[in-house]
Amino acid sequence: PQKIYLADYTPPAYLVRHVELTFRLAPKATRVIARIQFAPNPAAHSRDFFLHGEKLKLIRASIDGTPVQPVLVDGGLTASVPDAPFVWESEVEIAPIENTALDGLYMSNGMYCTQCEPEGFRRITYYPDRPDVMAPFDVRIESDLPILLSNGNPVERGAGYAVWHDPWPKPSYLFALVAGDLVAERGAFTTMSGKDVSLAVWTRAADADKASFALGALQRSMLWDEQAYGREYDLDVFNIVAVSDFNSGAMENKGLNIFNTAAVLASPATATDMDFQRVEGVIAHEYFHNWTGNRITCRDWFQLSLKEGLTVFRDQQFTGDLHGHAVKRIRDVIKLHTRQFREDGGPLAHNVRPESFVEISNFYTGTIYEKGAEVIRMLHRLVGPVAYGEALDLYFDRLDGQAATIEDWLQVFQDATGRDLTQFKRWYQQAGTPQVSVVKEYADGILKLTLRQHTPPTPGQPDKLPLVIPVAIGLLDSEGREILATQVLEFNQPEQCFTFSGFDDAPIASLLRGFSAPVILRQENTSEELALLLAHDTDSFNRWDAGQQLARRTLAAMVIDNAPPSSTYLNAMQAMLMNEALYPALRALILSLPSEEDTAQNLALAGQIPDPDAIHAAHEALKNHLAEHLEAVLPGVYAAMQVDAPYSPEADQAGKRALANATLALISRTDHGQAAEAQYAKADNMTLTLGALASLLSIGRGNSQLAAFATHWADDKLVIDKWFALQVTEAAPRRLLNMLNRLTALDTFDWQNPNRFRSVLATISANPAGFHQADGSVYRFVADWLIRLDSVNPWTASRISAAFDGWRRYDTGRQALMRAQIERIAKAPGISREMSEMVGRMLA
Ligand code: HT7
Ligand code: ZN
Repeated sequence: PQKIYLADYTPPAYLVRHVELTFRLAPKATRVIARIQFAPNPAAHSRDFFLHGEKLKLIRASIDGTPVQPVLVDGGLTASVPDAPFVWESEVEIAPIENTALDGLYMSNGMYCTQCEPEGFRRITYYPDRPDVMAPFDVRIESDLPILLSNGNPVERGAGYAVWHDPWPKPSYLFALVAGDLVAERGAFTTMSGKDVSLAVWTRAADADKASFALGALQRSMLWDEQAYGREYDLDVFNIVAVSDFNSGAMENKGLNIFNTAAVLASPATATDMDFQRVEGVIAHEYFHNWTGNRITCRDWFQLSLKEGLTVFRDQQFTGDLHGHAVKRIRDVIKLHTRQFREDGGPLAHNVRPESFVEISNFYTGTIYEKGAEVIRMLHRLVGPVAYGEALDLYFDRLDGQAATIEDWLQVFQDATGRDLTQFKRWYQQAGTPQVSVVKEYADGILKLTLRQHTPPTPGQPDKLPLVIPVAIGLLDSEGREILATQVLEFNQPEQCFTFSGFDDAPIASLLRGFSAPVILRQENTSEELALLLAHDTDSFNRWDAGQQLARRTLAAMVIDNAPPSSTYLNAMQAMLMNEALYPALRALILSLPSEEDTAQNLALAGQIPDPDAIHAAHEALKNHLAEHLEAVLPGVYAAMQVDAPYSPEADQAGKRALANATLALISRTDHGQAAEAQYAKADNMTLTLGALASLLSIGRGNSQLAAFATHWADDKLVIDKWFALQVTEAAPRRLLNMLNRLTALDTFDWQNPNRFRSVLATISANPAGFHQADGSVYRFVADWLIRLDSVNPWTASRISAAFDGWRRYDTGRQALMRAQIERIAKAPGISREMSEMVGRMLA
């Protein structure tokens, strides 16, 4: 497959002044008539006219009204055109019902919908389907379905048709169309300049009771973007549509966001507190794209993080502002550790701005999204919030309506702050997670910290240059009192010393507060120092991190030396759990062990070959030890976390439920599931129901509850997805394959639905000891299903194939077994370009 290079970018030969589309919808034969006004681009290097097009049946084409016979070539068509503005017209036929890839125009439950990012529009009509071609759109939809939606503002509605006008020039990837039998949860918003906007969240009638939270989240997002960034909405309507067959979480199409039902529907009975948070976060994310993505878009797909990194950072700020920054930061860092650090340490590592790809759809990754957001967070920290605000104002002023690059973004910061960002730019150009080691020396009242940075080689990048790393630091005395409030050290050399003076005793350093940079910090803290930080640090993030470091150390010693769990860790957990000054959500996070994947990464970093069975055994043993050590105090904490008030997803209540579930999981290990059975029986919300069920399954019980759950929720697909996923996560590793065979044989395993497929196949990674069964049986199972899904939906299949990316970390037996499956996928007949690129990179 052909690679595309950033260095080869050339401007489009023709610009589009206006697009007019007519859709005559029919499942097997939709007609799309396009009338496009083209004009030669004065900045172009060539006059070759090429339109992208895939899986289209061309019925007719004309230029300035004269019929033409374009030359159909691989991936599109060419034609000879005038050297002056002209009107291109074409009519094509497509079959949305046959579109199982869910890319372009497709059908889900009798409803038409679209997904055009990154390159789906070319499956709808012939077009220069690249983000630097922006145009206003007029769309006419002809169909007998009651609800007909497209981008922009409604213009006209008549029997069997609707017309929409989007005045804002946009790239084709933001085009959207929806037609179906839908109901609306309606609302309104008045912008800061006094314009009224009609809001609607569209669902199937059966889901109408699950849309109000999303509507509220949209209103909160609109207000926040005005208050925090001074950005107001720019159309008369904002529509959100829930779709049950969707490849990702949601899509920010201009004025018509399309959402996976899982990322928009929520009710207390069916959604957990985490689901509510996810819905609010994704609604905010897609809404914020209106400015960071839509008004200012990407020049080309290499710049994807320009919109995604910035928009993730903005949605993280939003959630932190609304619900508390510490807990949000901890959750985001857990995600970064498991998703992005893993990617950065393996064969799929790539730059935040990649320099080449075969399929851009393989680059919707933790690096583009989460590391991209970390890079902006560092910039925010380095320049400070005021200068950041000024830079963003300049960004919107300077680049509104344009397709921009990372260079444009950095130039704005240079111009607004006067800071030279040449070295900082390396964060976009170098893959891999930097490792920072710290040596602390104390003498005569002076603390000297020597920091060294090193970024390991990644594919195609053997040598790395030093990065600018903001290290937020505070100091504590031996009683745990803060003696130096947070300062930011700018660490930009391979090795650099920082000194602090005026102490009577050796201070304790709290480093990388708030996780001020996406690095792996290696410091030689004693367990006592960590316990002190856990008990006293003023930085909540670092309290959590100290607890994680203690747990990591204990787990590593248990795995490598078969050591008993450290009493420092167990005692620190007890003190933390009993500390009512710590809010419940934070206590719940501190009490939770790092994941088995985290332990594997940690052992690999220490030069060990991770043994998934030993890791699982150590995790189980540590949980049992914790359960016994805390046995006397757990019921009291659990009782104190009961909520009497009616359900609300707000942070206070959700925090209590998080700690109730975390303590319940431990209590179940000593009371044989009694408390969990009681919680299951009386739970009136999904958070407590699932918490109880997970606790029961984790101790090998809960079969009757599981069956009752399936019967009760048989008609709710999203809840049944949870039922599938929970069984995969909680299966005893040796029983996982049986479980997988049983689950995938069920009639309800609708494997072509991405949510259902993910609920089983993508969830296997959450059960690493099960995935890595030494006989390779689960590897084979996963590969079989990936090959099968790839033939109908390459996007979802190729993403899940990343489950194999850690193969080189393991023992030679497992390596060979995994490699054999990756090779089998690579050689499978008719494998997609997406999958072929993924497996190729994993084997390289
Ligand atoms: N910008 C959106 C990306 C997206 C996507 C990409 C490939 C295939 C399907 C997709 N659905 C949405 C989502 C976002 O980041 O907001
Ligand atoms: Zn996004």
